[in-house]
Amino acid sequence: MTLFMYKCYNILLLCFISVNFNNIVCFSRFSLDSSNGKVIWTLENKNKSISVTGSVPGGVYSDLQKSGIIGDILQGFNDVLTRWVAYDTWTYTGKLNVSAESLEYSVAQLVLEGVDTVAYIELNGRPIGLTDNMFVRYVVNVKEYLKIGENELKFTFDSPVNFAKARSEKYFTVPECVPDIYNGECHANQIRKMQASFSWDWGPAFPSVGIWKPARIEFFNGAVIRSLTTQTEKNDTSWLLKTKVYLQTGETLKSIKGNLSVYLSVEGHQTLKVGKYLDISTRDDGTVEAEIDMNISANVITEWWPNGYGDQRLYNLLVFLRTNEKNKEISYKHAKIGFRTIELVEEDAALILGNETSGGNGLTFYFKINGYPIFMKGSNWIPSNILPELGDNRNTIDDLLTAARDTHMAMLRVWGGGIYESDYFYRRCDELGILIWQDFLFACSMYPVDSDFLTTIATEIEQNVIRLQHHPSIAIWAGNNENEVALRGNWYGTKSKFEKYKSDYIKLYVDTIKPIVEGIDPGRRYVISSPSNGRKSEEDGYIAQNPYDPNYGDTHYYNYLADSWDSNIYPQTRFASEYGFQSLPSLDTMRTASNSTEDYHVDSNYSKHRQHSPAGYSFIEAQIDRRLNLDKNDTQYFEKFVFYSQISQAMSIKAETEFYRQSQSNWYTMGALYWQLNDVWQAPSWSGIEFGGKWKMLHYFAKSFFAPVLVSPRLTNTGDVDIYLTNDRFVSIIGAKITVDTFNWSSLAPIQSISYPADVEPLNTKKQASIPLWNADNKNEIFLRFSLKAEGVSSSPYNYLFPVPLKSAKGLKEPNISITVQKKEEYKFLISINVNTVILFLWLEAESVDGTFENNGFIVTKPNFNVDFITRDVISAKELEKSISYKYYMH
Ligand code: BMA
Repeated sequence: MTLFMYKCYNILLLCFISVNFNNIVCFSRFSLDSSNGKVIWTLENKNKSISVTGSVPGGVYSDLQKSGIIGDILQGFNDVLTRWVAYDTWTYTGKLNVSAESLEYSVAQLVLEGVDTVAYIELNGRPIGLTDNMFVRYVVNVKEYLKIGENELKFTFDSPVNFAKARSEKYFTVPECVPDIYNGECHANQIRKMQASFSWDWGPAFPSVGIWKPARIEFFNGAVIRSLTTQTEKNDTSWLLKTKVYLQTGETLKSIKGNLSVYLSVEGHQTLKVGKYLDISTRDDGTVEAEIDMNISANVITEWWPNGYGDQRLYNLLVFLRTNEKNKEISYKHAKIGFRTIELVEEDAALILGNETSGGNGLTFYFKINGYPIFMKGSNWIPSNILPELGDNRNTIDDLLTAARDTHMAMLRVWGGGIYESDYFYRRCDELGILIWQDFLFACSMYPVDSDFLTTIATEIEQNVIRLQHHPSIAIWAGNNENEVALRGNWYGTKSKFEKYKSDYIKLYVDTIKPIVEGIDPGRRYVISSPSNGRKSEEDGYIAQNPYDPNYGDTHYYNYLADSWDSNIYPQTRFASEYGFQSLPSLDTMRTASNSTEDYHVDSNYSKHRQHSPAGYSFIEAQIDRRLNLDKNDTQYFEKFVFYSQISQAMSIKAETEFYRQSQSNWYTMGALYWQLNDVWQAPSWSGIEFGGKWKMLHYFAKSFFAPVLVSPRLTNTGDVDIYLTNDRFVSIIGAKITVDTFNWSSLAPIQSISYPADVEPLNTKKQASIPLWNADNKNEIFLRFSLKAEGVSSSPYNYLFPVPLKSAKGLKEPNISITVQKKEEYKFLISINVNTVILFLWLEAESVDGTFENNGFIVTKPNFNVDFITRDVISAKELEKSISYKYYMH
């Protein structure tokens, strides 16, 4: 940090703790958060039979849980048993003391970063506002309502369920309700609230209410900087940084006068500064924007790169506004910004390489970062907690995002049924190099377009684009999740009124949202829906004939009926933004929701209750049965069902992902984001990480199938094996060697090894060889292992091909396994595994030890190998060794 930045930070620090510093007066913030201890909040229901301590930020379910009125909401059937909470009317009342000094400021604004959702607000018994959108920041001028001494601030929340229902009677739209199997609530599409809080196919309904984000009163005389946006444009030898600040003053002041300064720390411990004098009139509501440009030599900037492609260099940007009003007040804003270019390339695919057929038909759909086409590996993010007020838990966010980083992901899609995540979330994405595909929060529904709804949506979009726009991690905006395809596919019976629903659709995503996004953030692409045909959908009037067209845009693909381990079932796509299969969470995780052994059967009421996907278990069963041998009468049936469901999910996503990476050649397919990264409760779902943080086999497998350099085989329909080499690096692989080892199921010594020369260009995939299966008559006795030797490539995972379904593999033997543990560092252990035969999906567990394996779910083809274990507990090697157990597939 430069000396100047250091000084700035000191000023900012002083701003927090006092209001005077050498003639500089900071505006004063009075936090209304419970943690501040200055405001006592209570929560009461309508008839006041319940009165407990309230929290801000907080919410009714977490407060009732804390005070013991309800139990752990994620236990057993508590989602439905606590549903009464969502039907009551709740009041949060805060008592706060305001000093005479505070009231000397000419402006006092109540700033509510997030209110969930429909609240009537009173201050000292007088109405001051109404809220109806949890994604909007509300600012209310309250000076005239405040008094010296004790003040009472009261939020009365409507039941979100009743509110949504009442609106549906006025503004009918579809679907009215989620399927019964979700145990959910109806009309989520009528209320601007996290859509999944009324239930989803992977989650319970908790239609929460509360002040879910920080709240405060700001006192000032001049103006405050509410937000800032930045545009970074690269020229030959320099970057142009355009900073726009969004200012706000009180309603009565009408103008802002003062100095605006922008500081940027760059390489070489330098700080660049630009400033200007402002004298500007505000709108009626006291808001106005000011822009200031800075030219920066490219020499002092290092570009920001996504994970796996370079460093994530971030620079401190500080903006100060020093107004002329009394005492020269200071307001400031800090952001960390990155410099990179991003482009979504949608151009005639046939023109690639100047060859008519090379890139296929249609339009390409790929991201160019800093001028390079990059295949987006990643997943889909759902809210990290079903209660929005708990969604900003930093440990959970860190764990999930580092898990994405550690499995070579470069992009996550923040899905449209959740929330705009917290500032912390996006900051961590910036730091970890995780690009974000950001949906706007509309999912699987037709939405009403009455003027109240459109007005609040316009504010929501404007505020959130402004809030998130400066993050280098934001890659693209998308209008909604699956609403184009739902309308075209008549998912909700819209066919007879297609034209009406289409015109409503256009009103919302095209006429309302598009100009706002493009106005604030001209540097990024806004696609109307995910999936869509991108530019082609727009040319086709926004509802394409086939939004899943393999030659355009992105696709979502789910097929539970075919053999999901077989790559040949997957259709081509330019960008797979969703695809997935369900599995069950581990018994360890399930036990945190129920400890009744009776629940642990697929057909128990409990299991049925937690499975929201219609016929979900039978699809999992069918997938297992196609490939593995699981006897219905096995005494360990449920345990094996859980384990095999994770094997099957991991193998299916591996097959599908490798298919997409194999199709990267000539930038045909350029993205694979599987559904879904995380979970909100202990239930069957598409996630790779269980609620609570435990990795499923899928997430471990992602480490390999997303590896930067990957050899991957494909067993074609003709019985040949095509061998592909994918290279996500900036340098070519030349003169490499791919070795194909043929194994019998019963021996660790290959019975045949053949090598093939290999090479591939940077950032590309190339088919290297096509080989007939060795000894085709005995296909059930063998399997193939693929490995790569290439100069400059330090690691590339083994890959495998199983010629027949594993249930028909002949010769698989019960293994002898011995495991020893050595301490490497205080929290790091080396686990050595010795075996005597081939083992399929060897799965290690460290019972009741909080830690993670470096890898898991091994296909073992070597007599000994090591794996690291990182623990959070202080533990000896002996203790860890004792706690380790394992399982594997055997028939
Ligand atoms: C897609 C997603 C989610 C859903 C998932 C699994 O439709 O957008 O809505 O959870 O599939 O069904």
